[in-house]
Amino acid sequence: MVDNGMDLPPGLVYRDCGEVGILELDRPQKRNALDDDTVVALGAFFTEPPEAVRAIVLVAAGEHFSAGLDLSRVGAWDATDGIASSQRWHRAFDALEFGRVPVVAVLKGAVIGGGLELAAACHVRIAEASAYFALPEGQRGIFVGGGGSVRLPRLIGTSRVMDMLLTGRVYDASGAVALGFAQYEVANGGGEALALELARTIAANSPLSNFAAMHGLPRIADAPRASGFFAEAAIAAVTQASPEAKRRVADFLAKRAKKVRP
Ligand code: 1HE
Repeated sequence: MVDNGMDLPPGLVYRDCGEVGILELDRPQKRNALDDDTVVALGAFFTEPPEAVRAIVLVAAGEHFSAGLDLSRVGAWDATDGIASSQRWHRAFDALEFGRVPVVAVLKGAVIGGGLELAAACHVRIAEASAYFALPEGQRGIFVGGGGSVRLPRLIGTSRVMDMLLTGRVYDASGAVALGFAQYEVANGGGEALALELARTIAANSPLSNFAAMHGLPRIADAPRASGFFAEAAIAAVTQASPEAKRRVADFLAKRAKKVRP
């Protein structure tokens, strides 16, 4: 049980590491294919993350991050079930993307279909050398349903997502970093250590600044310019007026804060 009282389904494991928590996809025998119980639990977890936690590292057991939607369920679905499932994924991944805590994902092996959609909802993505990225939906006779058509073009552009969906093109870790699927590339096995380091850095920020980045940036990116500038000014003013900003700026001016170094 998580210390917010939540029970997790068998495919998810939570490890409490103080201000940083580690959430693990734990269904390696099925390559961490995502069933509805796991998706709903992800949404519930990120709706009410443990109170003391200020950043989450999302990892996966086994050699693969996630093989995407659990295809064993699809055979029994009619169109109404398909809509309900897709909307469940939308709610869950929106809870992650627009929740309280930034999420750093460690990607390795297959980052496929719904697995890539989950990764795209996270805030920082680290690709281990083994990671490969694909959207085999076309080959399965389906379409992205976990927010991929909304989030992925914003990461790498519509034409590249079009190519992936139509041709089944697979990108390796270096290609994925060059495109913008991930912001970091590390050797195999090195992802979790870097993720924890980044998560601790994130956790040390002002929560208001993290809120501004998580909730402000993507919405401003979607907004018309004038609305974006307005929202930016409002958010900047609120963060600057906070006692924590006053303290942090005073610390810098009094030479008590770390300087930016290359
Ligand atoms: C699965 C799934 C799955 C594996 N649903 N059971 N995703 C895909 O189309 C990707 C499908 N998976 C694969 O291409 C491969 O499994 C992998 C490249 C990820 C891994 O290959 P490999 O050789 O290591 O494993 P495997 O032998 O293929 O799979 C091991 C087991 O996991 C096997 O079950 P078993 O009972 O025979 O041991 C597989 O059937 C099972 N398995 N992937 C169900 N996805 C919100 S909409 C999103 C739409 C999508 O995500 S479409 C993309 C779906």
